[in-house]
Amino acid sequence: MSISDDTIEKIRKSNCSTDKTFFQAVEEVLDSLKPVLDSNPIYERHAIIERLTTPDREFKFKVVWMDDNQNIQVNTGYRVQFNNALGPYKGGLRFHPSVNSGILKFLGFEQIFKNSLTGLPIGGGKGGSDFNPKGKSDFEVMKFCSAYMTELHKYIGPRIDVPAGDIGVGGREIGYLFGEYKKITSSYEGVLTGKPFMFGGSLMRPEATGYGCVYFTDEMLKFAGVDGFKDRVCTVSGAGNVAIHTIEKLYALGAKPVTCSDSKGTIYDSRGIDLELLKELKINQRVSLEEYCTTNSDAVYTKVEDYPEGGHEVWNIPCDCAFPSATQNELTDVDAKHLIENGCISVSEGANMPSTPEAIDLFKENNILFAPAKAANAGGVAVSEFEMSQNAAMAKWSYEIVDERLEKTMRAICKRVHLTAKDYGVDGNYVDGANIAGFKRVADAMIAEGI
Ligand code: NDP
Ligand code: 2IT
Repeated sequence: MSISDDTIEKIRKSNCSTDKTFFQAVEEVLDSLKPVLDSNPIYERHAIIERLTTPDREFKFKVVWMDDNQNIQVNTGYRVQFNNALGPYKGGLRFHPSVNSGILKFLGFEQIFKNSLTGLPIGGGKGGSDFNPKGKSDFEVMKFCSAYMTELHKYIGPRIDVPAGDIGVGGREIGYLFGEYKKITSSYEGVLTGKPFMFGGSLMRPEATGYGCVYFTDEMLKFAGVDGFKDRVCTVSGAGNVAIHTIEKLYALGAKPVTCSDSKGTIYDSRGIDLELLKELKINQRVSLEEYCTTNSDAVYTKVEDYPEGGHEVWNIPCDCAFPSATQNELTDVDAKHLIENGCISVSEGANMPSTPEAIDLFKENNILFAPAKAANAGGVAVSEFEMSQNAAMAKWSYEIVDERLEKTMRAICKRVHLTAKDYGVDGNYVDGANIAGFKRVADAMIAEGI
């Protein structure tokens, strides 16, 4: 048994059975780290792996709020503070019925390496609740956010832990959370990122994850000697913050994005997704994608129940470049086979861990350019850090400055990941490159800071 197999076994024993996605994330990282751990015994001497796979602390609390019918509702709230070797804990909040401590541990663990890769002073954390914002009135969302912050405010602060958005949490929710924090603490400070622009939000934070993922992919294509996005057919899953802004930037670079999807079904529009319609349906009206066909009758809508067995309809559509941007484990080995058979050249993860390990193996075996989430979707958290900087300085950066810094950051991450893979003899393997480069910065800081 190698160091990492042994460690995985220990982690499995000391965690609960709902932590499947957490083990999946840990296993992938440890697999990449084998050569680093074998050739640098200092990491074992400092118990870096055991320390990195155990959160500094985890909060779990009751959230009680009243709905519009005067019924009292009870949800569970969480915040996982995973590692602050490089800076304050930083990472999003997810509001979705599937949220549990295992999912947040996986997301918090990934966030450590992602934040490290940005080169910015931010540690890793994640939080959220099993609250479902879908179908709730604005007033109910506000009531929930206030109740959630009543407890969360005890654990966060601009130099302690700075939450942001994730699935189910956007500008509206961050606004309500910020308002409650301010009321409780009487302090107007950058304790959350992704705030609306009018009270401290950074320009381009909403666009940052999607735009960043496309910048990263553009750089990865260049390294591979492949021409950029002009006229390339792209498939995107999801219809939320990340998917919408990925589609927007793909258009800006001359590509043709032809799909999007939500939890109920997939839209395939061979002429290219109608971005204004998509924004109207998903940002303004918050309705199902099925409505897309009411306006664009040439588009094809496929319901989830009619997807290929074990797969997702989006990945059944022929494309040059794929952008899974909805949720974890949404792209299976069945999907990977479809993509490969249809001549796809690159897969870039806008969502966190959207590809299953089996799908990633198939991409590797078939030389598909594969950009893993912790590198490809780091643009969101990078601009969050820019927002922290602006708040600390009471400053406002222009759209052009933020965009320029985001693009530079994403291209620099891509280069670093690419060169790290090369250094370790796995040229073109962005999974290993990202895990090793992300690990080294945080591990070396942990050693330098002592126990
Ligand atoms: P949103 O809530 O804005 O959108 C999520 C989208 O994914 C929606 O279209 C939703 O469908 C769909 N979706 C969510 N869960 C499922 C599911 N279980 N099955 C099928 N579809 C699902 O979230 P974001 O766009 O912000 O996040 C998408 C992904 O990107 C997540 O993995 C997140 O962790 C990751 N990410 C987000 C960042 C950010 O800055 N927001 C930064 C980095 C990563 P429906 O509309 O029906 O709910
Ligand atoms: O997964 C992620 O990187 C996010 N949801 C964004 C985190 C942040 O703090 O902006």
